[in-house]
Amino acid sequence: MWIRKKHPWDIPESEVTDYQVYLNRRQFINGAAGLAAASTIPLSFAAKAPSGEAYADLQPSDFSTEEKLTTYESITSYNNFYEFGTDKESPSALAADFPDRSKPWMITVDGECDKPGQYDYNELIKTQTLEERIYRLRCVEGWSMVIPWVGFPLAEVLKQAQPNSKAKFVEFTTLYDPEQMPGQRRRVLDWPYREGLRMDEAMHPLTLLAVGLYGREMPGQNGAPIRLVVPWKYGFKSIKSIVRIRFVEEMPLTAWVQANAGEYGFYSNVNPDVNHPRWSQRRERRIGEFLKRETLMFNGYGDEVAELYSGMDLKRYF
Ligand SMILES: Nc1nc2c(c(=O)[nH]1)N[C@H]1C(S)=C(S)[C@@H](COP(=O)(O)O)O[C@H]1N2
Ligand SMILES: [Mo]
Repeated sequence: MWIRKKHPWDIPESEVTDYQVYLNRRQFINGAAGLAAASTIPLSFAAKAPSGEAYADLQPSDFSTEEKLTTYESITSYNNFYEFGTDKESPSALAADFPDRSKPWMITVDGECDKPGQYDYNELIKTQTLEERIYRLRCVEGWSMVIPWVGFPLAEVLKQAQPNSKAKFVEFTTLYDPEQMPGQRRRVLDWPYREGLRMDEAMHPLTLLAVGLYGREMPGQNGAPIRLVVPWKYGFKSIKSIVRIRFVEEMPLTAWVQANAGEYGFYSNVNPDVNHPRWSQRRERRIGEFLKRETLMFNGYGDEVAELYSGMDLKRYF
């Protein structure tokens, strides 16, 4: 039986797993509880081989960071993907075979544009030059990773659609299919998950449509087959498993703004000076590291994106 919470968005706070708690739980599951208890001993996971098909000829990118990569194991087992459950472990347990790659995955591009269209994912990626982009990812919960994505600029797809002068924002929608996505059987968010960007943010060269990581196709838990990555914004803007990209005139109502506009803003740029109402955003835990580090304005991408917000009060437009 489900115990009704006061608000659906109460779940994140209560079910957010601190990384240390998560590690200890995993070590316990792996039968190494004794070792984990002495928490200064480096925790090592059983090596997990990357799965999925490898991409050939990935172009390196000047936008890549040279920081130490987060392990494949952590990137693919410590996830937020509420369509597969609200805890960190459920997505890797439940989305490993998502989606069924023998079936077509269609992406609709429509709204305020001259060339709307329906794209088959497999056809779409054949027309793109795939790059490796190593980006920092900062979750609003206070942890971060360094992830080697495979993808191409979102702008490539947007330009093809020829947006018209009314196109001021872009709205993104995740698949709605409770059969395949068991988390959608609970009304945690108003499904389907929706996100949005202002047109200039969407066209920015850092904004990526990612189709893989660590050189291979995207694992289900990370948003297969195709997801957004916006590295200067909190992780929840980087919507997974996209089926629709729509040009709109008005700022779209995103799933998180709809759930709690006081806590999750439309912009959600990483900003150490604007605290979440229930916690500080000054510092973050880089997954795999012990000590917390300072959170950087725009997640360290200020040189590239600060000008998008010149003249805006970022405390108001959080
Ligand atoms: N559709 C969908 N997209 C989503 C989420 C989600 O629950 N559903 N979680 C977001 C959050 S909060 C984060 S931090 C990132 C996590 O991406 P990762 O699991 O690949 O690290 O995905 C984002 N995209
Ligand atoms: Mo997140």
